[in-house]
Amino acid sequence: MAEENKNLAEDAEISGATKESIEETDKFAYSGVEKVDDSRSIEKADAKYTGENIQVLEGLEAVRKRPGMYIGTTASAGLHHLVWEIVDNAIDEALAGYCTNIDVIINEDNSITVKDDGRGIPVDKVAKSGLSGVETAFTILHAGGKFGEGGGYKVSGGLHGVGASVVNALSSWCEVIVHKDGGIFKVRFENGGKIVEPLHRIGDADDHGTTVTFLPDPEMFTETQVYNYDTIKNHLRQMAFLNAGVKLNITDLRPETPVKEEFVYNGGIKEYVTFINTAKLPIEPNVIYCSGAETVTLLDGTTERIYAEIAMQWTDHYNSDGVYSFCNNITTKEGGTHVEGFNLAINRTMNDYARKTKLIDDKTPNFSTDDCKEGLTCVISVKHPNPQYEGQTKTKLGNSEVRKIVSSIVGSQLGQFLLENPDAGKAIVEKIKMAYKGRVAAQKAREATRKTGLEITTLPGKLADCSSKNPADCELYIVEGNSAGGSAKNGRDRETQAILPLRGKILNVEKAREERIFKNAEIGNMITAIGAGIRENFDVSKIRYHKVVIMTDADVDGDHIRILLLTFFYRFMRPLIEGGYVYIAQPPLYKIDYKGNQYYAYNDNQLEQLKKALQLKAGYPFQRYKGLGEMDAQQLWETTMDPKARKMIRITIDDAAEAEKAFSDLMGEEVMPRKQFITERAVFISRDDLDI
Ligand code: 0RA
Repeated sequence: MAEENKNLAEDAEISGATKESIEETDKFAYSGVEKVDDSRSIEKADAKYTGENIQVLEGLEAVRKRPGMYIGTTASAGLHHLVWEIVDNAIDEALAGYCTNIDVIINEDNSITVKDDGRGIPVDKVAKSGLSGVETAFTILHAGGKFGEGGGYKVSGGLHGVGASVVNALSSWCEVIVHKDGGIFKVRFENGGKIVEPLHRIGDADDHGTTVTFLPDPEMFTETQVYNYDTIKNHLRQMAFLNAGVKLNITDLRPETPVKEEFVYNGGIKEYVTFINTAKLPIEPNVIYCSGAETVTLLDGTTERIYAEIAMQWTDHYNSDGVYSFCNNITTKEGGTHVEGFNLAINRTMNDYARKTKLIDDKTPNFSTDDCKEGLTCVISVKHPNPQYEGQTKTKLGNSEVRKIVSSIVGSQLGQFLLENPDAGKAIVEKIKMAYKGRVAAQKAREATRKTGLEITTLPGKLADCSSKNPADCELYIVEGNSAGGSAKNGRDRETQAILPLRGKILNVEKAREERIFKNAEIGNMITAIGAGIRENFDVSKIRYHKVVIMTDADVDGDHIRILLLTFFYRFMRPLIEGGYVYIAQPPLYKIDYKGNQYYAYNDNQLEQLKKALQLKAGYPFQRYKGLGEMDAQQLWETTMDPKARKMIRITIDDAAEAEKAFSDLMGEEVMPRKQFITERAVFISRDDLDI
């Protein structure tokens, strides 16, 4: 995981570095879109294929040689990235005002169809490439830019926006069908973008739109070629939130009964905030919405129009990191100038308001920005024609003009809202006051601890540590219950595996204030065992184990403890999850004794297969494990802990807003969403089954 992150970061840098050439290519390819009649352009293109194709294929060949440079990784995330690319194009058409419906279909063979009802990708000839617009877009690297002048607002960029040609290059086959100007046109590519059926007219149409179908090439995506329904669904839902009014539909044709869901939010990011806050208790019912646009004139006299919108709502939670920021529909994980502008505005506006209304007295010092953000859920979305990205993973927005734009929009519109809604204003200030008091109290407590030397430095007595001191080799098993803890201690590899047994349930950190959390012994044990601090002081480079494995029973209680632990890691040691250091052990559910051998099954499906393979008669007895404690040390080692035989799930976070919602759903006030999760299992984490 860490390795993959590193590659991503490197690749992001490379794709940033080629930014200039992207723009150059755009101009080059589309400086003069020559209008010719369709039949002629197709003939001409035909004649030109031999010459032009060589150059084209060299470009696509480069993508196949270093796919990571274009899509980050060829693992599952890269496979899905192909879909995002094609969907992005359709969303651009929607943002330009020509498309309202986008269908994404996972076909039975794991190919993907993206269908939109936009104007249709141009089918006439592009002078410079000698190919039709569609063929150009799908074969010339970085040609996905603006088609002609005034083609609408084009926002794709950053890590996305590498375009249709990259998808084509990485596909076994790809077909595009365009309905436009009364006709239906088709082109087909095979083997990484080779045109096998040049664009030709196949019929008449009275509608318009583009349908792209592609099958990712298994030679490129060696790890997996199977699309994850939830991953695509979550992405489409996020796109629907970020682009108010655009309807995105997903259909999965793989199951016996196809699955279909639709996402359209006329309230856009306002509804996104409500969605994230589903299980949280708002301080007051309003979601505050601010928006605006500004035209910036650049040194060369050209103008850029920048849009910003912000939606926010305070809840009774204690975290101050509920800000989700986007530029051009892409998450800006590291924040950037839009978030800075927001921080400035919220600090100034809330302090000014609290003073003007005398809700705080003159002696009280100013609230900090974190005070103002405690319990706040906020979505910031900007659309920028020329975004610049910085930071380690190139996910930090760098355009400095954005800071001012966001801060003035939020400053004036949030200020206005507070004046018009004094009850809401009072409730928000009370919440911020509490945050301020909590911060001061926590600081005092921390100082007192330091003075009395009560800081815990010795390892917890319950921890059976491993003998290796090299964190990369070390694993910490957090085990439910003392009896299973005993088996794990006896069965483990003492060199590399440490065991920390937990007594019963740990505290729900989602609902407890800081003081209580720190008094909790189980939590204290985990913090000292892992040895890297917590929250803003958590230093992932200090972790004592590179695998932290949660091992609980396969029952409802085990599920609950696992979720409590994940919530704790998510809130207090998030980089531990983000770095891919957290795992869930997979103990077997069944054991069959047959002719002196033991056979284990990890799910119902495996059990059935096993019965078949062993040709067991119906009714042959098997053991169903109710808990880890039923296994002796040897069995636990063989089935669950032996690195050569075990299967574990690595926890990752795909989408921060989704994860936030999942955790608060699970742990928050409302019981329903939690029940649902426990029975259905989550979507916020991609559950990579790994043989580790
Ligand atoms: C620019 C101009 C025109 C269509 C598109 C872009 C377009 C691109 C994509 C990508 C996916 N779906 C799309 N739909 C449309 C057409 C300009 C015209 O003919 O008036």
